[in-house]
Amino acid sequence: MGGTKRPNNEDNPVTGVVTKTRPRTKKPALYKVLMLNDDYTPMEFVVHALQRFFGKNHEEAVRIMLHVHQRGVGICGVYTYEVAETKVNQVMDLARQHQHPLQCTIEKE
Ligand code: TYC
Repeated sequence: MGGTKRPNNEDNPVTGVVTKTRPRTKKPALYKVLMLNDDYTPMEFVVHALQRFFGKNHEEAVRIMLHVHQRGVGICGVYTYEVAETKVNQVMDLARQHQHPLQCTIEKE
């Protein structure tokens, strides 16, 4: 429809900027929040912390607490770095307020 088509050749080169795009939706790195066993923190306190800060129901919290109690370490959840760091601080702040030695750490997935 009225288009004057010209050939693409040396006299009429196709020009433009080559923009090769690739989707840049890199997934964020993930980190495990680990809870460590100790001899002094009450089991009920650990269960409470798991429910409060990691969204576990009572049954799941008991399961994780017992795993840590028996094996020495266990996974509370997996998060992006900032979220993981916040959870560790929340647990350790509450533990400190109650003078419990409960420890949490972060480990890259
Ligand atoms: N070992 C503690 C006790 O016997 C209970 C406990 C479980 C402590 C898990 C810390 O991360 C922990 N009272």
